[in-house]
Amino acid sequence: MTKSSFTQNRAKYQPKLPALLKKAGLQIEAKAVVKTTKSVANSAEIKKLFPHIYGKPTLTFVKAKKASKKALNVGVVLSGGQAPGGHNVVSGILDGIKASSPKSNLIGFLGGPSGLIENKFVNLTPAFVKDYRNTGGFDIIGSGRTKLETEEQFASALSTMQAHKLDALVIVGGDDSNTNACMLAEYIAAKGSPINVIGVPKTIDGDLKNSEIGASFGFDTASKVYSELVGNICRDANSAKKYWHFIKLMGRSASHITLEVALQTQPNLTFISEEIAEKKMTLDQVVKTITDTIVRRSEMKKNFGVIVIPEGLIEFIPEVKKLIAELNDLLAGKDDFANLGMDDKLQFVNKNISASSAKVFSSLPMLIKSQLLMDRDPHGNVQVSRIETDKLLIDLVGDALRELKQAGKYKGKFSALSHFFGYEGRCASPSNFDADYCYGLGFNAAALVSVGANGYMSTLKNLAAPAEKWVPGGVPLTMMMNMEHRHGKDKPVIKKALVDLKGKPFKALAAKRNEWAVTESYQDPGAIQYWGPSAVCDATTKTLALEQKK
Ligand code: FBP
Repeated sequence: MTKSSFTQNRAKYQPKLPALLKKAGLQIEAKAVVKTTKSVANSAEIKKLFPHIYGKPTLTFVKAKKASKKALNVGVVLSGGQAPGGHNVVSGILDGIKASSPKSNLIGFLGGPSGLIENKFVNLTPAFVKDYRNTGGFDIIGSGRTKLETEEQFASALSTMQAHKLDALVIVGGDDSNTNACMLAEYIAAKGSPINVIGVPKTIDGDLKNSEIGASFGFDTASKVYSELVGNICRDANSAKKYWHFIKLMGRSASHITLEVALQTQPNLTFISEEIAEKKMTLDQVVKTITDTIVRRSEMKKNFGVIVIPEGLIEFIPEVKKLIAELNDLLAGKDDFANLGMDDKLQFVNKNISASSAKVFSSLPMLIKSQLLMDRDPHGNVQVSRIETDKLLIDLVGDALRELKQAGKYKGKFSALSHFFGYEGRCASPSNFDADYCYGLGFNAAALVSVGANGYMSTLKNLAAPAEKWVPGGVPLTMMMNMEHRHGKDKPVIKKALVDLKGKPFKALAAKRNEWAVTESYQDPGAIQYWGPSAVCDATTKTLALEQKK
């Protein structure tokens, strides 16, 4: 990519490191915090599946008594969906290993885990990395969603790492990619190889977090981009006063992005998938919630409004969830299904799913049916970003309002527009938070490599405080694992963090949403600021601030 004057100036930003890493560089020693750990669930099964890396201590660092100048050979893979800050993880690793010894080397595997299997790589020298500092995107080495599963894949990955004489591999990814990291760490340890595998928590979805990980990188920037866009739409809605805007926001399963954007912009209606699942709401009830608000506002002569909808909503409606689970099991391994014509596909599905799911399936418009039958990703996930839930809801709400009008219960005018904000935010230039966090996570990953940690995730704790006060360390990947049903089988995977309905961010929304439904309490957070007062430029998300508030 060519350099805009923005990227040239932004390249000069020096990310802030936690005080210990800034002062000591890689002259550090590991210190156990909790001596033995357990997986978050299914501990007996996880222990059996990961005998060589299970139960390790959580780690932090202290300044080393004796200086070491070890040259480190490290490989890096960017995996899964793009997230702002990936390039800073790479620059953090590079600066970290170079701080240990100028003879250290970093190589980047191209196109995600497949680059590792096929040994496609590039040398990430300081000159090469220079132009990518503080930029968005993963274009430095690309990304991919290959799932590491077979013995041949693991064997090829190990032989690539051995050929490059790597001390360690850093896998930057979300829950599925870090599941890959955990499997690979176990495989390598079982083979008696000293190569270490370190994970870095990435995903705009914000669902890779737990007691040890405050946030996944990219969530801060992406949700700020969407908040700016939704804030602009709120202002447009309130200016024109003639449209209902249905806005679908990215986030495959969890609704963290939608919740954060709602707290930032205060729209009229916000759906949180986790609440829909807990209340066991049907699709009809979701539609009724929307029509009730539209009717109420029309009685106040307000035929306009803004509704935010999480990308994964459809998967959380219990009847649709059951349907999708049946479809996933039915279609697992049926590679020839994609070649069938639509009529044959429908016939096959209707014949092989339960009567209740067949009823739900037949009630959906053809567009949604065909979107539900599209290929799963390599990890078995439905590609919800391609399901047009926003348009489905507009259709169903339009039908319901027509019926209400005929019955004399609605006199308003319904003119709706749909939007989907997802890809717009994934490669944005990282906010100061993400620029600092990612650089720190990368530098900290190098620190974990230098102490010989295997099967760990790079962590920085205390994220609501200024970057200097973040606490570097590592958490065993097995600690985050549980068993889940994927591709028709129970498999070990990293547990996703869904929105906690008892948590402070959701409660903050719940306390205000009735008021926001009938007023125009819209808030316009504006664009991400890269230069200016720290209170604006370094501000984190409302989610993190509320979650970490003592
Ligand atoms: P990761 O979990 O890999 O970070 O990906 C997140 C995400 O952006 C989801 O929000 C979205 O549903 C999905 O990726 C889209 O995937 P793709 O890039 O394959 O279209």
